[in-house]
Amino acid sequence: ASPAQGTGVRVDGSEAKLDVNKEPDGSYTLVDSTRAMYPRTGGQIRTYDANRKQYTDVAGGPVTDDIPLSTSASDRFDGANTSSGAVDAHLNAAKVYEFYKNRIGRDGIDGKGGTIHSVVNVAANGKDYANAFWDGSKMVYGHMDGVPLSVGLDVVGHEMTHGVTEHSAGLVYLNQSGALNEAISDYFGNAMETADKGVAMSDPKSGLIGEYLCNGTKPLEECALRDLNDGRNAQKDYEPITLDIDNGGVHYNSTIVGGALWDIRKNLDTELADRIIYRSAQNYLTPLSGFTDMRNAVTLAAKSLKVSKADLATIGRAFDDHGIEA
Ligand code: ASN
Ligand code: ZN
Repeated sequence: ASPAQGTGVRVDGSEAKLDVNKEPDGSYTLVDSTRAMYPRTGGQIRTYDANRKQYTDVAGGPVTDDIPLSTSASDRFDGANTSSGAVDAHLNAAKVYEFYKNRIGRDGIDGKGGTIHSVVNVAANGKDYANAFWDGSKMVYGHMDGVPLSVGLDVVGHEMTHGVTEHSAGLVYLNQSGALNEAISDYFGNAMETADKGVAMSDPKSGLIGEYLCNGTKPLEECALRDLNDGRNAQKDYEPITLDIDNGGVHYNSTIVGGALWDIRKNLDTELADRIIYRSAQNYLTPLSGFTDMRNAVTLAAKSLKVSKADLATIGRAFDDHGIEA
């Protein structure tokens, strides 16, 4: 196969240049070989179509042979490649890759330019599977009310950041460490989306997660999955929850830390905030770190980047305001 440029039609109808492969039989596949920071690793961004296969059969381990790459007879990807969510997944994975490369200096999920795999169009017992996840090796996406989860850059960034976290802090996906893992995924997913869309941090909607999945029947604040601006259902104090519910409430308690991190991004230079939060997770967290550890980690990362006294005070206030004391 040889690298080629094609055109993709997103779910919202917009078109974009797509990095694809031309296969020996003349067809085109969603394989982007253009981005690896260290080309010798040959890392690619590959997008596959599960064609409504059961999500539990797709989860875990490498992509199996019965799940084909998203393929088009011509260099235009539309129709089934749009409705499956493949075009959006392929474009958004590249955007996440570029954010980590350009803003952070990280080469992909594993930091070594390894291939990034996304599987779209999974189902749950023949119905829409209204979620997305990182399974330890790849991203997997379903549909919510008919809309592919991969249309949300915040969702794609969230899932890929789970992979980054697995390759670095290794935060255990339970209780406080799990909620912290969630908060870091929410932070980076949403940071990428606001940067990409040019949304001002002062916009009250800047904290919404998953708002691009909304179909207009409800106000965005009600339809979004979460709000890092302490909006609807914001969690105030950490509540221990039994492990059989949401891994100990990892999505329930995550907005406590996510809210603090988003405050930091609102009140510091956004690029500096992104570098501080990334560094805190890379250098100062361990698998069982909790909320107080995160406060300490962010403070240490900020000091190591020689931020101003005023910025340090802002960071302290963000955690104070979310009940995470020094
Ligand atoms: N979308 C969810 C997440 O990535 C799926 C899960 O519960 N792991 O947090
Ligand atoms: Zn998550």
